Amino acid sequence: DKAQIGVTGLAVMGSNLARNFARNGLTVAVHNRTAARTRALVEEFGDEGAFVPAESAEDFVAALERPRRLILMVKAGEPTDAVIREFAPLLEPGDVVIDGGNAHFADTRRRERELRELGIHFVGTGVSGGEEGALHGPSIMPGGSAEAYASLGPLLERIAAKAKDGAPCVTHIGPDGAGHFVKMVHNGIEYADMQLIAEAYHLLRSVAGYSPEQISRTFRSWNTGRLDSYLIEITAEVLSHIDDATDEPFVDVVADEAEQKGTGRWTVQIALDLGVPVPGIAEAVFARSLSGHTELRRASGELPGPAAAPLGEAEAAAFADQVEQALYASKIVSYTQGFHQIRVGSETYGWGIDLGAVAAVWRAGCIIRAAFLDRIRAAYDAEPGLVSLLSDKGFTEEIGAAQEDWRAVVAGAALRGVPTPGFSAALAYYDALRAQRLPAALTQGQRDFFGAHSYRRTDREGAFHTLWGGDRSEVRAD
Ligand code: NBP
Repeated sequence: DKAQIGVTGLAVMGSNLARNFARNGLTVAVHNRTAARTRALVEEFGDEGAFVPAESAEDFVAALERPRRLILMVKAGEPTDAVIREFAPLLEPGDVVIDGGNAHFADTRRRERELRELGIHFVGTGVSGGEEGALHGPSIMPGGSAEAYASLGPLLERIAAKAKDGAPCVTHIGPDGAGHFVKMVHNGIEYADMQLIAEAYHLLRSVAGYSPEQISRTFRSWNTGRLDSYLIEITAEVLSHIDDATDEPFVDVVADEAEQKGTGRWTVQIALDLGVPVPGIAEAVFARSLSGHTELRRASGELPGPAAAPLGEAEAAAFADQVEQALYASKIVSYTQGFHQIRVGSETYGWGIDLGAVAAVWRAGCIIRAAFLDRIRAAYDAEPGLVSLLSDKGFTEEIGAAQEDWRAVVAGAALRGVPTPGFSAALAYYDALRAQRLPAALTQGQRDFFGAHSYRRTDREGAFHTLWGGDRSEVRAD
């Protein structure tokens, strides 16, 4: 029997995806550049389902039923191009090549265009959930032609994570790079979520004077409410872990220099290119970067800070409640920014992305899975053209109820010298959106003064310039 799907690239992600397909009753052709990996997979897990091992690219392609569906799970970047170059001559029009790696969406657009010329469908697919997700059910974000999705979708639905209502966490995101773009923004939001949680921890530790174990319990209780999410859950686990070697809290023996692989950085780079303000995501990327500049931190150790004692017990408990409000409000703001970026990306590239459907596929399987995503989906389902998530009536009310505590936390953090770039940037974004007038009018005046860049007026149409170096009369500039 021919295989319904093939996976090439059998490192951890590819192996787990192949096993997931096989466990769900599909016949899976498996292939890897180094054939030892293919043999190892079949030897170790062959009894989980129907695998067709192939040692050469030709055998792999021949093992697949037509139209062929083959998933590339190789290292992103040049290796992906190398594998496409290897397979393209062996394929026929109508075949579907799926890239499940973490590709940059611009590369996906190029590859889709190149393969389309050969009549081959290219489906750049975001896959989230890490190793565990790949095996037990990831959140899947495929981009590409509707025709390709018609043939591929039912197979992906079998292996995808299932939301609480039973819906598979996969949907056709849109043409060419749409899937990888949405996966990129998912990762940007993930960075922001993690940074906000880290700031909440920092405040509970430094201002409330809580121990890691107490903070772990606080997060566990938050996880039973509106903050219910995978990241809050694992945070509680990490905080309660005790290091074997030292018997100290694990969090106290880990070097405080955060690393990154790059998808969060891409989110911010692309946001700058598209002119979309995502300060919450940007602060999260910069916070990781700053933590790694140990030379900068060492050189700044003598900078003076405020003198403040930790809070008393009753005050600490009240403060912890305020931090929960600040965390939730800031989280709404980061999702507002991420969804704004997807909306603008979709408009720029003509992808027609359904934002409610994106929220729905993030409900299970992926790193940012959270109860909260049901709310976002409902907001976009009720009003698909929603300009800003914050203007959804439910979110407006919730953030309104949180805003005083949120301000108290940001102000308290500043007074006590605890950095909260995520909470602070989120609050500044919120207040900027609320403001009747922004000081951008003054910025325009400065630009016109030194560069004759012109400005628009509130009372008349057109572009104007003031003769700053002359008699300061106003002239038309259009
Ligand atoms: P890696 O990213 O470590 O890639 C290893 C695989 O790429 C091996 O199968 C290797 O073959 C193959 N490969 C390389 Br490297 N160069 C090749 C070439 N020129 N031709 C053919 N094959 C080549 O594997 P991974 O960690 O399983 O990740 C796979 C993809 O999934 C990556 O794009 C990664 O970014 C993404 N990823 C996603 C998540 C997630 O949560 N979504 C997590 C981890 C990774 P070999 O065995 O012959 O060396």
